[in-house]
Amino acid sequence: MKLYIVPGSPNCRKVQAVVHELSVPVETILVDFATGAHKSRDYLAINPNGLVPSLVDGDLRLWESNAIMQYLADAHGATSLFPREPRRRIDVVRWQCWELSHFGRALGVVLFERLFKPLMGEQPDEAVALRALEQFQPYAALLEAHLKTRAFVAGDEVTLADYSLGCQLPVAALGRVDLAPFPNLRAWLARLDERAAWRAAAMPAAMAQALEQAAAHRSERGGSR
Ligand SMILES: N[C@@H](CCC(=O)N[C@@H](CS)C(=O)NCC(=O)O)C(=O)O
Repeated sequence: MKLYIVPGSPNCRKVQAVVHELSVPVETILVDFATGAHKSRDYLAINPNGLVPSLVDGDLRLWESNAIMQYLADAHGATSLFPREPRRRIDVVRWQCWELSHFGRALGVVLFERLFKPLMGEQPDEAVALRALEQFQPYAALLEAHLKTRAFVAGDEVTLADYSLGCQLPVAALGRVDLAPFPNLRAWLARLDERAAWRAAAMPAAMAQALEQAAAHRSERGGSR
């Protein structure tokens, strides 16, 4: 089984967390964005979107991070990460859908503009970031209220939903997304951080440092870029 990733990518982190949880024997292949490897003919034959992550298992070529997580969990009989009982299972699926369509989508735009574009030497668009940040607030408030009465998103145990919803939040502060008004959300993130599988999938230290330095540089200049 081959897993194609870019280190530091949030969508890859959620899949890697599942790989670590289940000790899946995958060969991890790093896709080099700098050389455009994700747009090469060979890679597009695996993932026609030219995005990471992708999984190849025999003749299966699977893309979309949440689908890969579900496949890995099912293939390894991980019934607590991805329960089989229909109502518990659909709760996990519901939150993963919500992550892609709403919560993670809005947050992803903010972080792309403010963190990843500058890292790639591209000019960020702060108006786009601000609009997305405004959209993110009610989603964060919804998750905050939901987490008031449970340890993890779909109950008392960690599931795929937690890794999907949590994957971008560790760098939120660097993108000037203030999580201070959301204490339940921060406590939940701290609970995720207690899990070795989640920590093992974290952004490489060198990349985190580069993002921190870029953020510090921006605040020294007093600008938003
Ligand atoms: N919905 C896709 C999104 C994948 C995605 O956007 N991946 C980013 C990295 S986190 C990527 O490959 N970006 C490269 C590009 O936009 O060219 C998934 O969940 O797998």
